[in-house]
Amino acid sequence: MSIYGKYQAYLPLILEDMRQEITAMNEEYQKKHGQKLYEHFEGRVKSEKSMIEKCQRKQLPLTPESALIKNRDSIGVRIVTNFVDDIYTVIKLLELKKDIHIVKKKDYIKNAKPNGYRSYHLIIEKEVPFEDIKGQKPGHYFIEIQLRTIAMDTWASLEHEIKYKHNIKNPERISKELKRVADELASCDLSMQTIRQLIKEDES
Ligand code: 0O2
Repeated sequence: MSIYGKYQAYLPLILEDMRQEITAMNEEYQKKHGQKLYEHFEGRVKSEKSMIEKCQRKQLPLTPESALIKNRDSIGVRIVTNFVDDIYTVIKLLELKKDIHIVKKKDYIKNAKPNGYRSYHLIIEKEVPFEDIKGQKPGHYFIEIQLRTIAMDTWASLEHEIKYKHNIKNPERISKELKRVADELASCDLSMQTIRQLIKEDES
């Protein structure tokens, strides 16, 4: 039996529903404002193997309750934007959605992690037409949403890859360089934002 129990079959359907909702939001925004809200969207259902490892790491029993309630990233979505201010626009639009309740916000953009990681994390609870673990239908499922610019995403992918390389000879030097690059990219994001503003002013 899967760690997600009988709820496993719903997870890809909920992810697909979320993808459609976010895509529709982007299309509507584009129609109204003539520019897209985000560059691309990624989504995944956390593999059973990763969820089991996570539960073991947190010393949680290997049950659907641990996988779906105690951990809230069984479904994960990433929205990658061109500009920093688009991230905050997406959040505002998500807050208006009736089927979504934001339960946690973590702004690693205004408060970058010491290693240089930047991203905005949301945990949302979404109403879906399936039974949930509490026996409710429509049910409620947690989804983790990560919002980042292309620059932040590039950095996070590289850093994630390096984390799993165990044969690095000088990890302190690599960490220091990564942190320096993260700060440089943040400064580029700021410059891009300024350029966008200048173009807007020029057009008005
Ligand atoms: P995966 O494989 O990416 O899904 P949690 O650990 O989720 O119970 P926590 O610690 O509050 O709770 O999570 P946080 O800080 O919101 O971060 C969760 C996810 O953000 C991670 O998921 C990563 O995807 C990403 N993340 C956080 N910090 C870093 C970082 O320093 N570098 C990179 N590259 N990614 C980061 P998981 O669970 O690690 O796994």
